[in-house]
Amino acid sequence: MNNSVMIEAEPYSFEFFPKQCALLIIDMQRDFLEGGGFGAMLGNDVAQLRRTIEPNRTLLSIWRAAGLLVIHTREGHRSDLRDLPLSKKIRGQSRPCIGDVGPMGRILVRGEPGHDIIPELYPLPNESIIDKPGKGAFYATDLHVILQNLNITQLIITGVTTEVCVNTTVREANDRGYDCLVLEDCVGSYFPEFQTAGLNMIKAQKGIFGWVSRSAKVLAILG
Ligand code: C5J
Repeated sequence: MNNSVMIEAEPYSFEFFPKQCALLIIDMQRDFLEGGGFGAMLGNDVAQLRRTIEPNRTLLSIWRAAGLLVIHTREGHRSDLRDLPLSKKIRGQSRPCIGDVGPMGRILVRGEPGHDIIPELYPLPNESIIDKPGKGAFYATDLHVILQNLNITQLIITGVTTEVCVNTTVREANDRGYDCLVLEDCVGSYFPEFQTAGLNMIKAQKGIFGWVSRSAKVLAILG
């Protein structure tokens, strides 16, 4: 599939070049999505995020079957926490906080069970995982270099949370020249109003940061 195909999207159709496009799955980690993880400990309703698992799972299997590029990200920190700004550690005023021991190991620390990707979407050995200390997937990572080396110019972005790590990554990607399509059924927020606002911000002003569509529109082309 070297030619482009139009995907129905807002604010207008997205010209999809499959060989130049990566599926970027943001932070589908146990600490955010599972009961007993960091997100749940902060009082959030993980069901708001878990509704994205099935659409992501279907999309991922079709994407893999089409032989296209998949990249996963995880938010987290070194075990010595030297990449964790004090401001980030204390701002949430949570007890326990990032780096402390929680029900799934040390919270958002690399190598701990809670930091890992949920089993439903677990990366295959040939799929890159970007470990990122920030909200954006480009900050302090080699994502841009990897995408450039693979001649990727477009990203289909899914994952959590819509208004935080998804939105930050879309903005970073936009500034680096990537076209981004965000799939609304495959991204989630703990807060329904932020889900709506986060998606509106991307597609406003004739797509100031990118496009928004649904996984069914991509599956209709690949499936
Ligand atoms: C947050 C994320 N919300 N992956 N992380 O802290 O969106």
